[in-house]
Amino acid sequence: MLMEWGPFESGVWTITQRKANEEVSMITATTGIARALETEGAAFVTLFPSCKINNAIGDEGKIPLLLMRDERFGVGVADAFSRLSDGKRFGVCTLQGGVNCPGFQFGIPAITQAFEDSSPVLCLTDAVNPADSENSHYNIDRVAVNFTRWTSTIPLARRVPEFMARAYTFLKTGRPGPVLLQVPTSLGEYDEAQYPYKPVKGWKSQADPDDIKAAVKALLKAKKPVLYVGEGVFYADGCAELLQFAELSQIPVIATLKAKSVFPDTHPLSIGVRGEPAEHFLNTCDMILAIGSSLSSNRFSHKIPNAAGKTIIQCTIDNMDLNKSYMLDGALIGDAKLVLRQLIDEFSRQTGGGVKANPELLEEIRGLKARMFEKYKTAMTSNDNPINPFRVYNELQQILDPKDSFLTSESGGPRDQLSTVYESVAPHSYLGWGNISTLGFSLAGVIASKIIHPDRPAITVTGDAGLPYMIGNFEPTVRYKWGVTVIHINNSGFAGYGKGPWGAGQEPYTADVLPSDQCNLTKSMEGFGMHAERVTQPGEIGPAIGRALDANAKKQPAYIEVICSLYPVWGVWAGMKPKGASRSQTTVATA
Ligand SMILES: Cc1ncc(C[n+]2csc(CCOP(=O)(O)OP(=O)(O)O)c2C)c(N)n1
Ligand SMILES: [Mg+2]
Repeated sequence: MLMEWGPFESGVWTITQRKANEEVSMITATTGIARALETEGAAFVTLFPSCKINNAIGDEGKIPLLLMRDERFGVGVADAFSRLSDGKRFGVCTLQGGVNCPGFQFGIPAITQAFEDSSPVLCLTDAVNPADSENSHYNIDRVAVNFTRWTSTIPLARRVPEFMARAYTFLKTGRPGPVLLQVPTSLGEYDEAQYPYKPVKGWKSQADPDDIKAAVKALLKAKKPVLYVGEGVFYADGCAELLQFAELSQIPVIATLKAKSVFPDTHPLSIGVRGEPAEHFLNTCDMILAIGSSLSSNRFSHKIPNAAGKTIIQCTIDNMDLNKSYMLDGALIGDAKLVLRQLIDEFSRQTGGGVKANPELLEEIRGLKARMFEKYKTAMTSNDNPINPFRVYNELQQILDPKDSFLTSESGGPRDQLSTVYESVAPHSYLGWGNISTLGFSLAGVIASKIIHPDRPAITVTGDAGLPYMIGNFEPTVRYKWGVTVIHINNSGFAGYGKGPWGAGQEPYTADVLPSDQCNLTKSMEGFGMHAERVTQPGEIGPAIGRALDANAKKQPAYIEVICSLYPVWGVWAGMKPKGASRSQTTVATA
């Protein structure tokens, strides 16, 4: 008989006995982790050295290891991959951990971003060996517990399968969010046959049928209801159900910034993300059904005007969201796809089925959208020099196949302007983000899209502030032949940071950078091996983007620097006073 430590039960370690001749298949703890990742279908693992787990993944040879140039981007690419994967696949990254953990420390901004944005990422890091714990005043647990859905240290080799299963359970069930698993380097081996890994299914729930009945009743009673849709619909893979429910009920749809592309912007029932149509409907509606949205207020979302006078029902996966910002009249707790199916069935039941056309509503939406686009027309067709950034967005809209392209942007003007006027028509053809908007993340976005759809054009638009955060990671785009395009709106300053948004004191002290006539960034990007062009004439934008996409098709990343004017104009958020939002968000130059 062999004696070995069994489970820790009721405060004592049990001892299990095993026959000596029983077949043992001993593997290292890190091999067990690598095999669990394989079982779960991890598409890749991003990393920056070092972490012992990488060696096991490399030795197993089944999952590509992608070396990014810093941990923030390692986490970022994994995060963006999860955002684009509909709750079906999850980004994985490793970070240097333990006592001296610069890797973990540098990854923190990206993990906190994933936490605030509720993105399910698996982060793996070396841990301090149990015998060495409390040797340092710094303890990863104490820090990470505040910005992870779950963090823990694997205490014994044979508990690897259990901890990995728990990690994947957190990724696949309930509110998405980052998980950090710490792995001591001294765990040794365990018997894989005795402690096998079983893939985690992930479990979903649907709403109480009585709550569904009440919600549909309220929708049918409402004179002017609105669907307010968040990225929970993406994670539930519920875009088709959303379309079906909106068309069945003929209720207009507003998407949150993170949910842009969840519903076609060109659909007659779409009132977009921001700008006057969305503002008008949020002001005048008498009922809001939020689906897959936490309804959190931030600077990049609407506030619900006169909320007390409206019926508000919220479908969310997490009861943490309920009665948080607004007093609710009802809640549908469950997975957005399942709840949408319930709503479709119940709506048909209560109405007897069929679609009741509402031509006045469609005309109202059409008129509001037309007026908004009229407002931006001058900017979008401008021949000004320096170039108006809206002209660049117009060219993008013309060139890209909206069904087979991917666009995202940096925070700053590009986020605010594109989320106002760019019309996305297919799920994940656009990655909106920016509630937490750490500059530079959009490069991770285009890389993740390229990994998922190698042949699909993947473009990000950045301002002057986002670019420097990405530059170090242009090298992997060249090395891995990720043909992505970065369009740089170079207006030699931070357009929204002048006088106004946060008081009068910012300009000229904190919003000016080295101007484009002194600093030629195109030359730097050429040095990286990217296809690089500087554009100074409006008529050159389209051809330059075309050449960039040609280079991308040959697996070369591209950088297009467009010399632009400062033009801090974009769509409003309902309920936001201009101060605290942006300096001139409602002012448009019409000359
Ligand atoms: C890491 C980080 N630091 C600071 C910010 C705040 N921030 C958002 S946009 C921006 C400046 C935007 O200027 P630019 O990129 O030049 O865009 P423009 O508005 O000029 O087009 C800053 C400082 C941020 N989002 N992320
Ligand atoms: Mg700028």
